[in-house]
Amino acid sequence: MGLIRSHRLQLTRRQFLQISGLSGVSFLLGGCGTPSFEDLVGKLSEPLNQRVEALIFNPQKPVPEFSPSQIQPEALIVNTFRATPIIDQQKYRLIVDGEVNNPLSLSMKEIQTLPLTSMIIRHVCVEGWAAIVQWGGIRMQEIIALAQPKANVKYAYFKSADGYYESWDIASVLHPQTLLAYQKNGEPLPVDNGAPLRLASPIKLGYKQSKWVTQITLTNYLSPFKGYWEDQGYEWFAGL
Ligand SMILES: Nc1nc2c(c(=O)[nH]1)N[C@H]1C(S)=C(S)[C@@H](COP(=O)(O)O)O[C@H]1N2
Ligand SMILES: [Mo]
Repeated sequence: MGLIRSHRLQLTRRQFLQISGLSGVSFLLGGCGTPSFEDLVGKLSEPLNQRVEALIFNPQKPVPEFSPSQIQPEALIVNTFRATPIIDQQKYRLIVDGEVNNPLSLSMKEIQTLPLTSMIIRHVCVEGWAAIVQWGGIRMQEIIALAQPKANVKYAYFKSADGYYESWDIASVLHPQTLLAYQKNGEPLPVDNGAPLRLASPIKLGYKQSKWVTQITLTNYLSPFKGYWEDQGYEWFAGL
């Protein structure tokens, strides 16, 4: 099933062309110049591999969400292993690479043309606090689908601007409520909470939710460096 034909991702051909047109260099397909629009659209209608495709087109069951009146605006405690990094939002690019056919390099402007998803979920930190938060952003599965994952993808690595790093199983990444968020409680995401982009998902503990994400690398193996806290003994899957 092709992405464009199915329309299940709510990503129109026009939106895709907008994005690809704006970031031509990142779409180099064979290293011989900017590909034509026909090449790019052709790529998008190639079938995805079975497992990734199944996860995208047969979405996993959503976790029940909270109502707006249950949001706890003061409860989310900033947790940062290091200082908040300084990121120039104009120069910022989200890189998506690894086992993909269409590596991506997207500006915030490009990311914000993709469909906005909002959810109210509980953030749970192992340090003994939790907060009900509304997050707005783009579904990870939309970004991953745009990058055209290869047949062998099993994990995603997330690199952050402060040196934090994380790895997730691909099923959790492709869960319909796993977002790359740029809004918190209806406002632009504050820098201390991970602007311009952070992970937000109701199915993982707080330390899996990388802030200041700059690079997503899809792989078929789990590196011995699994994550900042995991490498100090915390559990890797960390499901909720
Ligand atoms: N880049 C980065 N992401 C991170 C962390 C961090 O130190 N650096 N801390 C994690 C932990 S342990 C938690 S609980 C949440 C806290 O998110 P918040 O600071 O927005 O409340 O961020 C997670 N993501
Ligand atoms: Mo945490």
